[in-house]
Amino acid sequence: MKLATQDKPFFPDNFIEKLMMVKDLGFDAYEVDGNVLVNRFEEVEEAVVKTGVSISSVCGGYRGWIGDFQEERRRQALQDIEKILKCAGKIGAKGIVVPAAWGMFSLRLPPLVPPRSPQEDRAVLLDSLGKLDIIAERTGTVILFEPLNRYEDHMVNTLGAAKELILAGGFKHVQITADFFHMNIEEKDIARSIIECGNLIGHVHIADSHRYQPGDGHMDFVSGFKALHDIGFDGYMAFECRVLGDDPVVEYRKSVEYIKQCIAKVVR
Ligand code: LER
Ligand code: MN
Repeated sequence: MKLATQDKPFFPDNFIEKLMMVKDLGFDAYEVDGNVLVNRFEEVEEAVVKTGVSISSVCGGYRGWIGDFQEERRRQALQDIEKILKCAGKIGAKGIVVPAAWGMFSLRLPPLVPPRSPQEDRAVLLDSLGKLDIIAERTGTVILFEPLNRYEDHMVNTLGAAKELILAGGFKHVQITADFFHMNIEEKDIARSIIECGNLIGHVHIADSHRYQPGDGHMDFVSGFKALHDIGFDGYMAFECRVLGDDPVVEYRKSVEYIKQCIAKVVR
C-alpha cells in the first residue's frame, strides 16, 4: 500500500520543490488537481522526472459533474475529464477520482426533494460512466468512481451502490475510490464493504473521522487496512484532509508516521 497526498497550503507552488517536500514528508506520490495537471503539464512532467515522485491520480479540476442536473454541465464535465485523462495517461497516473456530483444536492438538507427521479439519476450516471469507460480505455487510465456521504451527494453514497452501477454497466475501466471519511458515515461495516467490493477497489482516500489529518481523530484505520490487504489492494491511499495544529508540517509528518504504523500492523 503506497501513500500519496493532495496539495496543501503549506506546500511550495514550484512543482519540483512541491514534490521534493512530498517525498521528504514520507509520501510516495502526489494526487494532482485536474486543472493544474492540464495547465501546468510540462512543469509537472519535469518535476516527476527530476524528483522520482510519481503522480498517483487526479482529483477534481473539471467543470460540472458526471451526474449534473444540467445536461450542458454534464457534457462539460465529460469533455474536461477527457482532456485530463489524456494528460494523466501520459504521465503514468492511474486515473481520475470522480463522484456522481459534489455539493449539488443532498436528500438530508432542504429543499429535500430533488429535481430528478432516482431512475433518471441512474440512467444519467450509467450514460456518463459508459462514455468515460471508453475514454479511460483509450487513454490507459481508470475512472475511480467515488461514493460520497449523504450530505455531499444524493446519488451514490456507499461502496455497494458504486459496485452495483459498475456491474450493471459492465464497465471494465471504472473502479471504486474508497474514502474513509465517507465510509465512516455511510458503511455499516467498512471492512466488510471493502471485502465485498474486492478488486473493484482501485483507489483509497484517507482522512480521520473529522476530516483532519489521520491520527488526530477516532477512525479505526487498522481494520479497514486489514481488509484492503486481504483483497490484495496494491494501489495508492491518498491523504485528503485539512491539517490541525500550530505547525502543520510537523503535524502532517506525524500523521504519515501514524498511518505507516497502522499499515505495519496488517502487512507483516
Ligand atoms: C469530497 O468530500 C471528496 O471526498 C473528494 O474526493 C471529491 O471527489
Ligand atoms: Mn475523497
